[in-house]
Order: sequence, then structure tokens, then C-alpha cells
Amino acid sequence: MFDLNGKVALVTGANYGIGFAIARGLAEAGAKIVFNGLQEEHVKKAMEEYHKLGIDAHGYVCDCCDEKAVQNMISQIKSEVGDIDILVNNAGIIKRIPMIEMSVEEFRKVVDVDLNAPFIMSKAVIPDMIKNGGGKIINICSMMSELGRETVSAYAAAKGGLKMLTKNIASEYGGYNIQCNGIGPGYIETPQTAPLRELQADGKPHPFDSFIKSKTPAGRWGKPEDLVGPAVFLASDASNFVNGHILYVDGGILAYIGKQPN
Ligand code: NAP
Ligand code: GCO
Repeated sequence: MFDLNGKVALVTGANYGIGFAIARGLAEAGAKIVFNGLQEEHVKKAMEEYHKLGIDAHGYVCDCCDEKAVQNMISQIKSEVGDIDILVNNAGIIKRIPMIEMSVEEFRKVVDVDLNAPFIMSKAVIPDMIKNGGGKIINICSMMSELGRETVSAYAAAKGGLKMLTKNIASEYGGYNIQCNGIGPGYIETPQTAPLRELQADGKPHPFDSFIKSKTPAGRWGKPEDLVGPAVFLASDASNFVNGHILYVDGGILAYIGKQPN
């Protein structure tokens, strides 16, 4: 029931990081992989990495926020690879700025990539999923779909909205055998979180690095590979009666008040 052979999976923003790990895992479960990114040189490098792994991935340069470009990419994928059975809305950005110092343009940009783009991508693939008797949509949410913290107001608002968009797609299209669920990663070691893990000038760990380890029962940051099993589960027949669910893969952060003082 975890076999994805014969399925076409589109993972957005899969040049590296979480998207690359999920795409690799879906490929290892049998799916044919299609992915996109923003920067051509990143897409080209990712193609080389996928091919080194023996994965015949098809990469496209496409801004997920541009509905016309997305429609053109989906048409190209349909003619070059096939209809999309699995969509992973992974592409995302964050801007860490105190809210009252953030410009409305900066706020809008984060919401555009992290919330409007998953709407655009899902709207583009659902008609074919309906025609083909069903499909799987996996939205990459966040701890910030549930919790806030200083400097990430736009990101938390977008990821909170993405949680509800996930539930609404599940509600509106579940009758067509489309399952739409979310994965809520904890703190994962990727380029996006690298600034939070940089060693200090004195060689000491970044305070945020120590903070996250104290808030995580697992006592460590997650790795992109920690998300692969949950993604294969939600992309496969094993989850055909799971819909509108956000699966948190966070090492237990959401369950834990944090390490008590000695
Ligand atoms: P990342 O390392 O910053 O990678 C982001 C990817 O998204 C890149 O491949 C980038 O493409 C692509 N991208 C950005 N904007 C795009 C756009 N408009 N259209 C198409 N592609 C776009 O991020 P990550 O840490 O792997 O995170 C991936 C997802 O997981 C994001 O949604 C993030 O919010 C979420 N998440 C991350 C963590 C974490 O701790 N890392 C935790 C929870 C959730 P280019 O390379 O071409 O720029
Ligand atoms: C931050 C981090 C987080 C992670 C992730 C946590 O600045 O707090 O970037 O937002 O990216 O979303 O689940």
C-alpha cells in the first residue's frame, strides 16, 4: 500500500532541502518525479543530483506565485511526463523581521509564496485529479501553523492559513477521492534555518540552536530525511482515509513544555 509505481509526483521547490529529500523518497517508493524551482542554476544542479541518485527527475524553472507560468508548466508536464497524481506544495520562504519593522511588501511576499502559491498549484492540478478518479495533495505546513514567535509574523500567518487551506481542500474535494493533508515539520537542518544554527564568533553554539534542542524531546534538529516516511505515507494508498490532517513531524516539540531547570 506504500507503493507509488505508476504515479507522477510534482514536488515544488525541490532543488535542495526538504523538497529534495521528499522527492527522493517518493522516487524510491516508485513515483516518477517532477519538480520546480525559481533559479535556473539551482534547478540544473538539482537535476544533476537526482540523476547521480539514479532518479530520472524532470525539472522546471517556474515561480509558483505566477498562475500563468504554473498553468504552462502543468501543461508541459502533462505532455512530457503525464498527469500529476501527487502534488507536494513544498516551495516556501521566510523573512525574519519584527512585525512593526516589516514592510507590507515583505509581508505580502511571504504570504504570496507560502499561501497563495499552494492555492495556485492545487487549483491547477485538481481538475485532472477529478478526471482521473482521485489524487494526493500534501502541503508543507510548519510549527508556525500552530505557534508564533518573534520576527516570523508573515510566515506564521501564511502557514496558519495553509493549515486551513489544507482542511478546506480536503472538505471540498474529498468526494472526488482527493486526499489533502499537511506535514508540519519541526526545526529541520536546511539552508532556510542555517542562520539559526550558525556558530557564534566565540565558537559557541547559536542561542537558538540550544533553545530548539531544549524544546525538542528528541534533543536534536530534524533532518530532511525525517520527513520522507510521513510523505510516502500521505502520498500512498496507505492514507486513503486520512484527509484534512496535519501530521507534525517535530521530534515532540508541540507536546513538550521544554526542558525543566536542573
Ligand atoms: P529552503 O531550503 O529555503 O528551500 C526552498 C526551496 O523553495 C528552494 O528550492 C527554492 O528554489 C524554492 N522556492 C522558493 N520560492 C519559490 C517560488 N516562488 N517558486 C518556486 N520555488 C520556490 O527551504 P526548506 O527549509 O527546505 O523548506 C521547504 C518547505 O518546508 C518550506 O515551505 C518551509 O516553509 C517548510 N518548513 C521548513 C522547516 C525547516 O525547519 N527548514 C520547518 C517547517 C516547514 P530556488 O533554489 O530556485 O530558490
Ligand atoms: C524560524 C524557523 C521556523 C522553521 C519551521 C518550524 O525562524 O522559526 O525558520 O519557522 O522554518 O517553520 O516549523
